[in-house]
Amino acid sequence: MNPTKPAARDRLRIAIQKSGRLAEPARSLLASCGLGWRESRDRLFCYGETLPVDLLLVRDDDIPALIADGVCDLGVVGRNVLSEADGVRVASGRRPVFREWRALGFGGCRLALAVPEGWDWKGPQQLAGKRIATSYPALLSQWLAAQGVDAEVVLLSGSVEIAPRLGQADAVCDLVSSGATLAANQLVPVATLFESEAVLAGPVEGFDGVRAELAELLCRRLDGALRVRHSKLLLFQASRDRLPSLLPLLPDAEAPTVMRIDGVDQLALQALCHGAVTWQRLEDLKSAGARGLMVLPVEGMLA
Ligand code: PRT
Ligand code: ZN
Repeated sequence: MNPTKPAARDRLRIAIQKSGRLAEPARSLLASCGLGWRESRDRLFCYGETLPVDLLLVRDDDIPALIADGVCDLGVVGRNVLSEADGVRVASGRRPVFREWRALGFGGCRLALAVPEGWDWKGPQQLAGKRIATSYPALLSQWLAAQGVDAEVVLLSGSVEIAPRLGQADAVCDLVSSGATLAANQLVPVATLFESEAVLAGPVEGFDGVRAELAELLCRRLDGALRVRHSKLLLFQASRDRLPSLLPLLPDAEAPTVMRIDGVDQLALQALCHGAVTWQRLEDLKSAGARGLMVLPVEGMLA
């Protein structure tokens, strides 16, 4: 099927991971955009009830092909999976078809090159002639080419970290978040090839008609939800003369709203804080003259 001409549909279909690291955060982010669904018995499809936006629950590795084939319009997937899929296409002479529509701020990790602890790492040239195990052959090959290093890429679909101990490879190239898995396998990360997080992926070219409107609506709501994801609304009162000591304690707040309380020299303040609003911070504000401090969660924002 031609990815630029998806079958005519008046509903938007988004592929997300069925189970795994990105499954729950993807669903909760989409739910925070006002989407609600009825799930099919086999738990493979969620029919959008609040908006004509359906979910297809799949393995993350299948998401790029589902978008490329026009089966799904958009997908929530790791940038690593998306870029690898595009890398494979480009390496075989096809044009890239995916675009990262939004970075979603969860599922953060990096694709790293790691070598056994005993190696005296001096740089990428040391990899010449070595075997490197990975599930990301396109991204690794691109990086090796950029370094001008000729090494053998050993493709493994899982358990990449144990490859050196099994004698299958000399080094590995795999995703790392805490680094605990590498350490447990006596491997040391020596280079970062790629920084990743979950993204909303879609075709390079957009959609027509109803789906274009739905995609635009979704992106607008995502922007609103992402913008305030870690934000809190802080409400308090203070006398006017305390303002110069209080405002410096709100460096992460968008222009705080200051309202005068009629008849008295008191102010009511409202600040949308994008940083952490900790107890310590509340205590500091109280010491600087704030009273009646209240912290409220923020679910969305339309500028
Ligand atoms: O079944 P399905 O194919 O859908 O799931 P999956 O097992 O392929 O994927 P899953 O759920 O493990 O990962 C989905 C996505 O989460 C990845 O494509 C990344 O975008 C992202 N992500 C974030 C990670 C990690 N962090 C991560 N740490 N994916 C995998 N790992 C693995 C890594 O491969 C290694 O084995 O965790 C181990 C390293 O973790 P640390 O914390 O020990 O460094
Ligand atoms: Zn997978």
